[in-house]
Amino acid sequence: MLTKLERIQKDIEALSAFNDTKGEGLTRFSLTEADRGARDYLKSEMKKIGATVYEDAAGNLFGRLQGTDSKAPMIMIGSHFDSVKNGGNFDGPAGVVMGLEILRVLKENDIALKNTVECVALIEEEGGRFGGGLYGSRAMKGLVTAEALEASLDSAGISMAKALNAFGFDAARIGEAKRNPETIKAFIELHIEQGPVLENEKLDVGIVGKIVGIRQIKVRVYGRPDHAGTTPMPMRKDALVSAAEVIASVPGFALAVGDGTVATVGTLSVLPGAANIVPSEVTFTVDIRSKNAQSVEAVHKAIEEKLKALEAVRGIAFDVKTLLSVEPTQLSETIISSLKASADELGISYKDMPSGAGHDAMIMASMVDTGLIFVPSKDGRSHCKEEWTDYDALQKGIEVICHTVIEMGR
Ligand code: HGY
Ligand code: MN
Ligand code: MN
Repeated sequence: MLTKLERIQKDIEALSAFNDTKGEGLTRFSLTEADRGARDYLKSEMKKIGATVYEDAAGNLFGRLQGTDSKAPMIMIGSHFDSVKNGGNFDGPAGVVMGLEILRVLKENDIALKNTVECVALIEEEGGRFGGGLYGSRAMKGLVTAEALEASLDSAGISMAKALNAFGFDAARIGEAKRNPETIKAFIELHIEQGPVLENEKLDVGIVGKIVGIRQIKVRVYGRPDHAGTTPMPMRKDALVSAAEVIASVPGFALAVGDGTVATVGTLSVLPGAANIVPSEVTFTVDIRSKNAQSVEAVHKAIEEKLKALEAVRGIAFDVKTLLSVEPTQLSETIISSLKASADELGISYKDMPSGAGHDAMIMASMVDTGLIFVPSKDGRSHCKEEWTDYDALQKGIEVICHTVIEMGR
């Protein structure tokens, strides 16, 4: 093995310390002090390797090892380093550490590749702070506008534009983060599986073919605030009762389309939020995923139909905003076969797998040849403090990508 287990472990443990909910899982939202701590750690490690370190206008962080042929397109490797609220230490950082460790291996073994290799640490993949997500990769595709940055607010009402500027970036220049796909030969991500398959089947890595399509919508139901004691039931325009009826229908809509479609209501807020006031405004999100785009569309449509029906009989109003919408994505067969060849060469077991989770790879795949491998998650758990991947299992995944990068860049 060219990679070093102790360095991989040290990176994960060091990054895990930059956390705003110590003892309650990992919370590292983008453009916060926890982000800055992790960012500075990554910069110092990249500099130790002798990589050129830079950040793009979107706040993504890169460490570059120049290839021998400056005209050859680069190989980009990495993942995101923000987290969900009270999440785990491996979701995202496992892939960033893969990039860091491969730069170290190239440097210390004097492996001079034709292609430049860039390790990337992407921000706001989860959308935990500003909603939506896949932000760093979407900015590289040129999909993020200054207006969108102004409109994306965190729970304190701070816009992503303001947060970027406060961090030393310039939100108005977000367009400069757009990459020319011709300059990138491949994007390869490593991620924890976040499910039980690899552990149950005692396999080392998953080689991802298709990533589900994802749509995240924010639904607001508007009623009328009234006194909880003096307002007769037939007179009420209770936003929460109507929202609850829609929310209770969501699982049925997903099951009705079948083919593994899933839908989740993960957030809910009630205004004014007092025990003795009939709720006037309720906001909730629905995260819809399927390997078939038309199934995602069908669930979204069913939710809107239900809202319209309630509007007609209950006198409530509503609006629906799409926070994120990405089609199901097929990853590159070329990269998939290279990853398989590397795993075979290294005697590392693998299987073809779909991804039920979204990843930056799904955005990058619409620009360049993209690959994604999974490493096992203990008990299949993720997005919780129990999230865990054995370091030797992570190392095997890194070895597969390291071998592929070296073969690709020779
Ligand atoms: O939601 C997801 O699938 C990913 O964790 N952002
Ligand atoms: Mn995640
Ligand atoms: Mn992730």
